[in-house]
Amino acid sequence: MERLAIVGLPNAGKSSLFNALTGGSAVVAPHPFSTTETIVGIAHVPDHRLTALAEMSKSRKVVAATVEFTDLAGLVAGSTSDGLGNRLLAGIREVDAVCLVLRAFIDPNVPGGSDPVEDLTVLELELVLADAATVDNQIDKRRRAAKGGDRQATADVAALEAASKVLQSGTPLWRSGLSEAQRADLRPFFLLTNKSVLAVVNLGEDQLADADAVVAPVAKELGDVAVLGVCVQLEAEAAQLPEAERAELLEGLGLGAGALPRVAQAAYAILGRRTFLTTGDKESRAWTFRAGAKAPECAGVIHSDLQRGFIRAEVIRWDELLTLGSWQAAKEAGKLRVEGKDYEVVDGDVLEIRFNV
Ligand SMILES: Nc1nc2c(ncn2[C@@H]2O[C@H](COP(=O)(O)OP(=O)(O)OP(=O)(O)O)[C@@H](O)[C@H]2O)c(=O)[nH]1
Ligand SMILES: [Mg+2]
Repeated sequence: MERLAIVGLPNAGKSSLFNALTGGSAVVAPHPFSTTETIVGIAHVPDHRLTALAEMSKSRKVVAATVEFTDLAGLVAGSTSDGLGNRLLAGIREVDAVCLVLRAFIDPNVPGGSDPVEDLTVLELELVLADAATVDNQIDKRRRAAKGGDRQATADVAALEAASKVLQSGTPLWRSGLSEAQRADLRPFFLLTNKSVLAVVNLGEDQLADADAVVAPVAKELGDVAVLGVCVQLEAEAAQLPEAERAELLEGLGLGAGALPRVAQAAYAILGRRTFLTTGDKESRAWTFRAGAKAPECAGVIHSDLQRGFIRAEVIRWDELLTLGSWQAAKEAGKLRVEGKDYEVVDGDVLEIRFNV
């Protein structure tokens, strides 16, 4: 499963966010480095298409797509130079994407700053320095291989040189303007800033009223990167409550369904994942597949037997099915497409797999 690492300065609210998203019980404490061990948790990704289909089918069970988060120790300037720091960077290296937590809340009882742009600067610089060191190290190796006539190595050197230039100027690769192709060439080097990224600005309750003003400077810095303002502490408290009380609390504060659904959705989106759906009276479910996957591979996401014995898929877009009112109605109206092994599944398709093993 693909995974995001929660990265931020000590006391930024990383573990609080992790717990709120995953229902986890990571240690939360008002002193830095309360997290030392990496913890993994699973967050559900709310999907209005799934909700609507489950209602249509009167499904007894509804299963959302999921995304994994890891809670890590706080990152500080100079992290690359000590043991805890190196373990932390290794923890970031092995995930697919990064969720930055930038602190804006002010609380004299919780040491740390409250300027999210400053947090961003410190974090990015640390990650950039680590990447610059990796790139330096790799460039020499790949140059030697290129001299030996290795064509892949020649391409690697070009990609690494472009990365080096960006990193030397202090810019992380995620907002470097390097092309998709260049970033893909760099993937084998597991650079920390060559991942997808999203940022959560951790707001105090008193900042909710002018959240936009607090978030805007961060958004300006980060350009195309998704930036979400979240009062993490409040959301974490709400997440502990039974559903009805939670809704009441969040709506009472004018927060709608709260910010956690948006964080999970943004995380899912930056991982580049796609969703197909299945629906029936027993269960409606959102399944995750990679862009470009064909019908048998998607069938295999449900069960390996369905891939092995794949015959065909019956397919309809979720909104078309919803308009028709039921799978049976869609069938009678002749609206179910019959697709074979070469069909590339599209985000939002509802599938029924015919198979024989
Ligand atoms: N006032 C206020 N306190 C918060 C907020 N979010 C988190 N905190 C508090 O800040 C402290 C640190 O929160 P954690 O979630 O442990 O932070 P962390 O980033 O995991 O910290 P380390 O693991 O030590 O790096 C805790 O006492 C939280 O209750 C917030 O929005 N407002
Ligand atoms: Mg923590």
